[in-house]
Amino acid sequence: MTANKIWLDGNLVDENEAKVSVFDHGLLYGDGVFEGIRFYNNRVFRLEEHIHRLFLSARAILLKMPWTEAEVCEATCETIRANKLSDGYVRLVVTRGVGGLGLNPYLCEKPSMFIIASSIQLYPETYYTEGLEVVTTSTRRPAPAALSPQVKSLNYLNNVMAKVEALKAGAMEGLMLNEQGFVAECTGDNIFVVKEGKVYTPPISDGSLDGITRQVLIELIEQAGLTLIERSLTRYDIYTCDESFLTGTAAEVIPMVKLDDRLIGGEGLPGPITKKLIEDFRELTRSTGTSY
Ligand code: PXG
Repeated sequence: MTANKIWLDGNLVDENEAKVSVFDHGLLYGDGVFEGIRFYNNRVFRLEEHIHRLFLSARAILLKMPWTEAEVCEATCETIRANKLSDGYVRLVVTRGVGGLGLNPYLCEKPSMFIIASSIQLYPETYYTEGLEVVTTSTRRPAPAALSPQVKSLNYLNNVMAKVEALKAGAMEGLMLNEQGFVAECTGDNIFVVKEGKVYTPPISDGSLDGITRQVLIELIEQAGLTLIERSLTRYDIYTCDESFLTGTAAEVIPMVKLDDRLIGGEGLPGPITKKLIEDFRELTRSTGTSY
Protein backbone atom coordinates (compact mmCIF):
# COMPACT_ATOMS: atom_id res chain seq x y z
CA MET A 1 0.00 0.00 0.00
CA THR A 2 1.34 3.39 -0.94
CA ALA A 3 -0.55 6.42 0.21
CA ASN A 4 1.23 9.69 -0.14
CA LYS A 5 -1.22 12.50 0.42
CA ILE A 6 -3.94 12.04 3.00
CA TRP A 7 -6.91 14.37 3.32
CA LEU A 8 -7.23 15.13 7.04
CA ASP A 9 -9.83 17.58 8.33
CA GLY A 10 -9.60 19.81 5.28
CA ASN A 11 -5.88 19.61 4.53
CA LEU A 12 -3.82 17.33 2.33
CA VAL A 13 -0.92 16.14 4.45
CA ASP A 14 1.89 13.66 3.97
CA GLU A 15 1.17 10.14 5.07
CA ASN A 16 3.66 10.29 7.94
CA GLU A 17 2.01 13.46 9.25
CA ALA A 18 -1.53 12.09 9.05
CA LYS A 19 -2.09 11.27 12.71
CA VAL A 20 -5.12 10.93 14.96
CA SER A 21 -5.13 11.26 18.73
CA VAL A 22 -5.12 8.27 21.09
CA PHE A 23 -8.10 10.05 22.70
CA ASP A 24 -10.13 9.91 19.48
CA HIS A 25 -13.32 7.99 20.17
CA GLY A 26 -13.05 6.35 16.78
CA LEU A 27 -10.08 4.50 18.23
CA LEU A 28 -11.23 4.24 21.85
CA TYR A 29 -14.75 2.97 21.10
CA GLY A 30 -15.04 2.35 17.38
CA ASP A 31 -17.28 5.42 17.47
CA GLY A 32 -17.37 6.52 13.86
CA VAL A 33 -18.32 5.48 10.33
CA PHE A 34 -16.53 4.69 7.09
CA GLU A 35 -16.89 4.08 3.37
CA GLY A 36 -14.86 2.23 0.79
CA ILE A 37 -15.13 3.45 -2.80
CA ARG A 38 -13.42 2.39 -6.03
CA PHE A 39 -12.27 4.48 -8.93
CA TYR A 40 -11.63 3.06 -12.36
CA ASN A 41 -10.17 4.69 -15.43
CA ASN A 42 -10.11 8.19 -13.86
CA ARG A 43 -13.71 8.06 -12.66
CA VAL A 44 -15.12 7.40 -9.21
CA PHE A 45 -17.68 4.61 -9.33
CA ARG A 46 -21.01 5.47 -7.66
CA LEU A 47 -19.43 8.33 -5.69
CA GLU A 48 -22.65 10.09 -4.69
CA GLU A 49 -24.26 6.85 -3.49
CA HIS A 50 -21.30 6.03 -1.26
CA ILE A 51 -21.12 9.53 0.21
CA HIS A 52 -24.86 9.50 0.80
CA ARG A 53 -24.55 6.17 2.65
CA LEU A 54 -21.73 7.66 4.75
CA PHE A 55 -24.05 10.50 5.77
CA LEU A 56 -26.87 8.08 6.57
CA SER A 57 -24.52 6.02 8.77
CA ALA A 58 -23.44 9.24 10.52
CA ARG A 59 -27.03 10.37 11.00
CA ALA A 60 -27.96 7.00 12.48
CA ILE A 61 -25.31 7.34 15.19
CA LEU A 62 -26.07 11.04 15.90
CA LEU A 63 -22.77 12.15 14.40
CA LYS A 64 -23.26 15.57 12.88
CA MET A 65 -21.08 15.92 9.81
CA PRO A 66 -19.39 19.35 9.67
CA TRP A 67 -19.24 19.06 5.84
CA THR A 68 -21.91 18.75 3.15
CA GLU A 69 -22.23 15.70 0.90
CA ALA A 70 -20.98 17.82 -2.02
CA GLU A 71 -17.93 18.91 -0.03
CA VAL A 72 -17.11 15.32 0.86
CA CYS A 73 -17.49 14.28 -2.80
CA GLU A 74 -15.08 17.04 -3.79
CA ALA A 75 -12.62 16.14 -0.99
CA THR A 76 -12.66 12.54 -2.26
CA CYS A 77 -11.84 13.65 -5.81
CA GLU A 78 -9.19 16.05 -4.54
CA THR A 79 -7.45 13.25 -2.63
CA ILE A 80 -7.36 10.98 -5.68
CA ARG A 81 -6.02 13.81 -7.86
CA ALA A 82 -3.33 14.66 -5.30
CA ASN A 83 -2.08 11.08 -5.46
CA LYS A 84 -2.14 11.00 -9.29
CA LEU A 85 -4.01 7.73 -9.40
CA SER A 86 -6.23 6.45 -12.21
CA ASP A 87 -7.44 3.19 -10.66
CA GLY A 88 -7.74 2.35 -7.01
CA TYR A 89 -9.58 2.54 -3.78
CA VAL A 90 -10.62 5.35 -1.44
CA ARG A 91 -11.28 4.88 2.25
CA LEU A 92 -13.17 7.62 4.07
CA VAL A 93 -13.23 7.49 7.83
CA VAL A 94 -15.22 9.81 10.09
CA THR A 95 -14.56 9.58 13.81
CA ARG A 96 -16.44 11.11 16.72
CA GLY A 97 -13.28 13.08 17.47
CA VAL A 98 -11.15 13.70 20.52
CA GLY A 99 -12.84 13.24 23.89
CA GLY A 100 -12.14 12.04 27.37
CA LEU A 101 -12.04 8.49 28.65
CA GLY A 102 -15.69 7.53 28.95
CA LEU A 103 -18.30 6.69 26.35
CA ASN A 104 -20.08 10.06 26.32
CA PRO A 105 -19.84 11.27 22.71
CA TYR A 106 -21.14 14.73 23.65
CA LEU A 107 -17.82 15.45 25.33
CA CYS A 108 -15.97 15.02 22.03
CA GLU A 109 -14.79 18.29 20.52
CA LYS A 110 -15.69 17.77 16.86
CA PRO A 111 -15.76 14.91 14.34
CA SER A 112 -12.62 14.21 12.40
CA MET A 113 -12.45 12.91 8.83
CA PHE A 114 -9.61 11.45 6.85
CA ILE A 115 -9.51 10.16 3.29
CA ILE A 116 -6.95 7.69 1.97
CA ALA A 117 -6.62 7.05 -1.77
CA SER A 118 -4.54 4.08 -2.68
CA SER A 119 -4.08 1.25 -5.06
CA ILE A 120 -5.93 -1.82 -3.83
CA GLN A 121 -4.72 -5.34 -3.33
CA LEU A 122 -7.12 -7.23 -5.57
CA TYR A 123 -7.87 -10.87 -5.17
CA PRO A 124 -5.63 -12.68 -7.65
CA GLU A 125 -7.27 -12.89 -11.10
CA THR A 126 -7.59 -16.68 -10.70
CA TYR A 127 -10.26 -16.09 -8.03
CA TYR A 128 -12.40 -14.31 -10.63
CA THR A 129 -11.91 -17.06 -13.22
CA GLU A 130 -11.96 -20.07 -10.90
CA GLY A 131 -14.04 -18.80 -7.99
CA LEU A 132 -13.84 -18.66 -4.23
CA GLU A 133 -14.36 -21.23 -1.54
CA VAL A 134 -16.54 -20.08 1.35
CA VAL A 135 -17.44 -21.61 4.72
CA THR A 136 -20.35 -20.79 7.00
CA THR A 137 -19.15 -19.06 10.15
CA SER A 138 -20.61 -19.49 13.62
CA THR A 139 -20.41 -15.71 14.07
CA ARG A 140 -23.84 -14.27 13.24
CA ARG A 141 -24.71 -10.87 11.84
CA PRO A 142 -25.86 -8.64 14.71
CA ALA A 143 -29.62 -8.49 15.21
CA PRO A 144 -31.33 -5.24 14.16
CA ALA A 145 -32.07 -4.54 17.83
CA ALA A 146 -28.30 -4.24 18.34
CA LEU A 147 -26.52 -1.66 16.19
CA SER A 148 -28.23 -1.80 12.80
CA PRO A 149 -26.26 -3.78 10.24
CA GLN A 150 -26.86 -0.84 7.89
CA VAL A 151 -24.44 1.36 9.81
CA LYS A 152 -20.96 1.07 8.31
CA SER A 153 -19.40 1.76 11.69
CA LEU A 154 -15.80 1.56 12.80
CA ASN A 155 -16.82 -1.42 14.88
CA TYR A 156 -16.24 -4.30 12.47
CA LEU A 157 -14.98 -6.83 15.01
CA ASN A 158 -17.91 -9.12 14.37
CA ASN A 159 -16.96 -9.32 10.71
CA VAL A 160 -13.27 -9.57 11.52
CA MET A 161 -13.95 -12.58 13.76
CA ALA A 162 -16.06 -14.19 11.04
CA LYS A 163 -13.23 -13.60 8.55
CA VAL A 164 -10.80 -15.25 10.97
CA GLU A 165 -13.07 -18.28 11.21
CA ALA A 166 -13.11 -18.55 7.42
CA LEU A 167 -9.35 -18.14 7.07
CA LYS A 168 -8.69 -20.72 9.78
CA ALA A 169 -10.90 -23.15 7.86
CA GLY A 170 -8.80 -22.53 4.74
CA ALA A 171 -11.44 -20.44 2.93
CA MET A 172 -11.08 -16.86 1.74
CA GLU A 173 -14.57 -15.78 2.76
CA GLY A 174 -17.08 -16.58 5.47
CA LEU A 175 -20.84 -16.81 5.06
CA MET A 176 -22.74 -15.08 7.86
CA LEU A 177 -26.27 -16.03 8.90
CA ASN A 178 -28.70 -13.89 10.84
CA GLU A 179 -30.01 -14.86 14.27
CA GLN A 180 -32.80 -16.95 12.71
CA GLY A 181 -30.30 -18.88 10.62
CA PHE A 182 -31.15 -17.30 7.27
CA VAL A 183 -28.33 -16.27 4.96
CA ALA A 184 -27.35 -12.64 5.43
CA GLU A 185 -24.09 -12.03 3.55
CA CYS A 186 -20.34 -12.64 3.66
CA THR A 187 -17.94 -10.64 5.81
CA GLY A 188 -17.66 -7.78 3.33
CA ASP A 189 -19.79 -8.85 0.40
CA ASN A 190 -23.43 -9.47 -0.50
CA ILE A 191 -24.48 -12.82 -1.93
CA PHE A 192 -26.50 -13.93 -4.97
CA VAL A 193 -27.46 -17.39 -6.24
CA VAL A 194 -28.74 -18.54 -9.61
CA LYS A 195 -31.20 -21.42 -9.85
CA GLU A 196 -32.97 -22.56 -13.01
CA GLY A 197 -32.13 -19.29 -14.73
CA LYS A 198 -33.50 -17.03 -11.98
CA VAL A 199 -31.32 -14.92 -9.69
CA TYR A 200 -31.98 -14.74 -5.95
CA THR A 201 -30.57 -12.53 -3.20
CA PRO A 202 -31.66 -12.16 0.42
CA PRO A 203 -33.63 -9.01 1.31
CA ILE A 204 -31.67 -6.39 3.25
CA SER A 205 -33.99 -7.05 6.19
CA ASP A 206 -32.27 -10.44 6.61
CA GLY A 207 -29.29 -8.59 8.01
CA SER A 208 -26.96 -7.65 5.18
CA LEU A 209 -25.55 -4.25 4.41
CA ASP A 210 -27.48 -2.48 1.64
CA GLY A 211 -24.50 -2.90 -0.66
CA ILE A 212 -23.98 -0.45 -3.48
CA THR A 213 -22.45 -3.18 -5.66
CA ARG A 214 -25.50 -5.32 -4.82
CA GLN A 215 -27.73 -2.55 -6.17
CA VAL A 216 -25.60 -2.27 -9.31
CA LEU A 217 -25.93 -6.03 -9.86
CA ILE A 218 -29.71 -5.86 -9.43
CA GLU A 219 -29.72 -3.26 -12.22
CA LEU A 220 -27.45 -5.37 -14.45
CA ILE A 221 -29.55 -8.49 -13.85
CA GLU A 222 -32.70 -6.63 -14.89
CA GLN A 223 -30.96 -5.10 -17.92
CA ALA A 224 -29.90 -8.60 -18.97
CA GLY A 225 -33.58 -9.59 -18.99
CA LEU A 226 -33.12 -12.00 -16.07
CA THR A 227 -35.56 -12.40 -13.21
CA LEU A 228 -34.32 -11.14 -9.83
CA ILE A 229 -36.09 -12.43 -6.73
CA GLU A 230 -35.40 -11.03 -3.27
CA ARG A 231 -36.30 -13.65 -0.71
CA SER A 232 -34.88 -15.26 2.40
CA LEU A 233 -32.33 -17.96 1.67
CA THR A 234 -31.07 -20.85 3.74
CA ARG A 235 -27.81 -22.69 3.27
CA TYR A 236 -29.80 -25.41 1.48
CA ASP A 237 -30.62 -22.88 -1.27
CA ILE A 238 -26.92 -22.26 -1.77
CA TYR A 239 -25.85 -25.91 -1.55
CA THR A 240 -28.35 -26.76 -4.28
CA CYS A 241 -28.07 -23.72 -6.56
CA ASP A 242 -26.57 -23.72 -10.06
CA GLU A 243 -24.32 -20.67 -9.61
CA SER A 244 -23.42 -18.20 -6.92
CA PHE A 245 -21.46 -14.97 -6.71
CA LEU A 246 -20.49 -12.32 -4.19
CA THR A 247 -20.56 -8.55 -4.67
CA GLY A 248 -18.74 -5.74 -2.90
CA THR A 249 -16.62 -2.69 -3.50
CA ALA A 250 -13.43 -4.56 -2.63
CA ALA A 251 -14.29 -7.94 -4.19
CA GLU A 252 -16.31 -6.49 -7.13
CA VAL A 253 -18.20 -9.51 -8.55
CA ILE A 254 -16.59 -12.82 -7.72
CA PRO A 255 -17.87 -16.37 -8.27
CA MET A 256 -18.41 -18.55 -5.23
CA VAL A 257 -17.77 -22.17 -6.20
CA LYS A 258 -17.77 -24.05 -2.92
CA LEU A 259 -19.70 -23.64 0.33
CA ASP A 260 -18.97 -25.92 3.28
CA ASP A 261 -17.43 -28.51 0.93
CA ARG A 262 -20.48 -28.59 -1.36
CA LEU A 263 -19.50 -27.86 -4.95
CA ILE A 264 -21.77 -25.14 -6.34
CA GLY A 265 -23.72 -26.41 -9.33
CA GLY A 266 -22.31 -29.86 -8.65
CA GLU A 267 -19.03 -29.06 -10.39
CA GLY A 268 -17.69 -26.08 -8.47
CA LEU A 269 -17.14 -23.93 -11.56
CA PRO A 270 -18.22 -20.33 -12.26
CA GLY A 271 -21.43 -20.48 -14.28
CA PRO A 272 -22.41 -18.67 -17.49
CA ILE A 273 -24.72 -16.09 -15.87
CA THR A 274 -22.03 -15.23 -13.32
CA LYS A 275 -19.45 -14.83 -16.09
CA LYS A 276 -21.73 -12.58 -18.09
CA LEU A 277 -22.52 -10.41 -15.07
CA ILE A 278 -18.80 -10.09 -14.27
CA GLU A 279 -18.25 -8.85 -17.85
CA ASP A 280 -21.20 -6.44 -17.64
CA PHE A 281 -19.93 -5.11 -14.31
CA ARG A 282 -16.44 -4.55 -15.71
CA GLU A 283 -17.84 -2.72 -18.70
CA LEU A 284 -19.92 -0.48 -16.43
CA THR A 285 -17.02 0.36 -14.11
CA ARG A 286 -14.79 1.20 -17.08
CA SER A 287 -17.33 3.47 -18.72
CA THR A 288 -19.26 5.30 -15.97
CA GLY A 289 -18.54 7.32 -12.84
CA THR A 290 -17.66 10.80 -11.65
CA SER A 291 -14.65 12.30 -13.43
CA TYR A 292 -12.16 13.97 -11.16
N1 PXG B 1 -21.46 -6.29 3.46
C1 PXG B 1 -20.65 -5.71 4.35
C2 PXG B 1 -20.74 -6.11 5.76
C3 PXG B 1 -19.75 -4.73 3.93
O1 PXG B 1 -18.97 -4.14 4.82
C4 PXG B 1 -20.55 -5.00 1.67
C5 PXG B 1 -21.43 -5.96 2.16
C6 PXG B 1 -20.61 -4.64 0.22
O2 PXG B 1 -21.13 -3.33 0.07
P1 PXG B 1 -20.69 -2.39 -1.14
O3 PXG B 1 -21.47 -1.16 -0.93
O4 PXG B 1 -19.20 -2.19 -1.04
O5 PXG B 1 -21.05 -3.09 -2.37
C7 PXG B 1 -19.68 -4.38 2.57
C8 PXG B 1 -18.72 -3.36 2.08
C9 PXG B 1 -12.80 -3.44 3.32
C10 PXG B 1 -14.01 -3.01 2.62
O6 PXG B 1 -11.80 -2.72 3.24
C11 PXG B 1 -15.25 -3.35 3.10
C12 PXG B 1 -16.36 -2.95 2.40
C13 PXG B 1 -16.24 -2.19 1.27
C14 PXG B 1 -14.98 -1.86 0.84
C15 PXG B 1 -13.86 -2.27 1.51
O7 PXG B 1 -12.80 -4.49 3.95
N2 PXG B 1 -17.56 -3.29 2.87
